[in-house]
Amino acid sequence: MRRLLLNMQRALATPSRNPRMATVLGRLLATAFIICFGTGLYSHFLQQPLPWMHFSTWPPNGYQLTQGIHITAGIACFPLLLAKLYTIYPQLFQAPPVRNILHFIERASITIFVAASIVEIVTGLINTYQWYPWPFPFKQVHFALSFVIIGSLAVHIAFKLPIITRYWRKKNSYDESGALVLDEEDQPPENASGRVGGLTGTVMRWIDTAPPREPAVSRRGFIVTIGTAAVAVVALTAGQSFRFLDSLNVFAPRRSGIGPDDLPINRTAKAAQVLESAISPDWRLTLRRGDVSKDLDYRQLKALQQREVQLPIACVEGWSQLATWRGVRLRDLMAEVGLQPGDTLKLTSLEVRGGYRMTTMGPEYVQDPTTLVALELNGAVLDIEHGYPARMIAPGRPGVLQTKWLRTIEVVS
Ligand SMILES: Nc1nc2c(c(=O)[nH]1)N[C@H]1C(S)=C(S)[C@@H](COP(=O)(O)O)O[C@H]1N2
Ligand SMILES: [Mo]
Repeated sequence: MRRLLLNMQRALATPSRNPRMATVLGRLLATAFIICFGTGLYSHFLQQPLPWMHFSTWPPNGYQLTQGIHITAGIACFPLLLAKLYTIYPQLFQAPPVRNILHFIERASITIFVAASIVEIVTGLINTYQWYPWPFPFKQVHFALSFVIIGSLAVHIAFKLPIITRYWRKKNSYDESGALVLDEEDQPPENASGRVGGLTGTVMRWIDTAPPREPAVSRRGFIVTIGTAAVAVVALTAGQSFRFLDSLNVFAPRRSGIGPDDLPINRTAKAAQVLESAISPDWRLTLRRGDVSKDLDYRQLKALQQREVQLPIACVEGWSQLATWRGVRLRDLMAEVGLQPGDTLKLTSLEVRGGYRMTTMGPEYVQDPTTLVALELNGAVLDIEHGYPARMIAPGRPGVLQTKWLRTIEVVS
């Protein structure tokens, strides 16, 4: 068994499988995961803030930026993770498979890390296509797995710290015959002067130091392949979040400028079951603060002072687009029912059911002069798909909170 495992490792040895490569790829991958974790947490708390949290409404495209980075870094993880797995998978065949309790924890944490990351990035990518082919709630699972990933990554890094620090800067060295020269610590235990065990020496065992037989993939070929793949998947999808790359966007699901009023739509009026209620002459926007309430019809809203703002829709599913909106400034409108500076609002849609039928808006957004109850989009009357008769548009918020087909706006008591 032991021979078999060692032979498997030897058979899989190739120039790109070395500790330096594993370290460099690990650095890139860890950076991408940490960026995804940070931007993901930000998105999470924007949607489910803790009571003491206040957010900046500036820059108005702040969320567009963090979400664009989140999705782009997540997509970059595909080639990086595949490359890393390719580099280290001969380590799967360690002999003996488990040496002691620490070694078990080390291998278990990697197993959890790899499994969780694959599920995370695959479901994340599928989510950008607005496709939910699984029985679990995407958002909660994506959130929970991110902690599993960061936790197991921390354990993994702790175990590999000796190797990581040694190969952080150091290049591989090769002897005249082209064979990889390993430090004493990186020798497989059976080569290392009779020493077996010992954490450092056995953490990672790069078995084959023999001159490479004609390798199928050279080290340079490997780096070029991975580099090209990473740049390509990023460049060919990032246009969904970053406008200057839009012309290169071939894979991402949303194209900018496509849709009613030149803007993509997320949930349609039909799906939200508002096809009748949205165009009904009985529609009123109800404003309420405590006992004071006021109903306004479309004509009355139009008669109020109209403002114009440029704000993006930045969807959690990865696309974003800047648009021009016209409508009534929210804080002026709510002043009619006695809005106070610290008031938080609850927005309710005509939509019958759906996760984004109702949202809460903190005072920082309510007080921002660019937050509008929008009646027009890109120079035309708001299309029913975009929330006719009236929808919310505020700076720096995820698209999910830009409530369409508004019905009531009330101060939360
Ligand atoms: N009432 C309601 N408003 C909604 C949604 C919804 O499902 N219901 N979807 C939100 C999401 S996820 C996004 S990204 C934006 C998209 O706005 P658009 O369809 O006008 O582009 O609307 C938001 N407003
Ligand atoms: Mo969205």
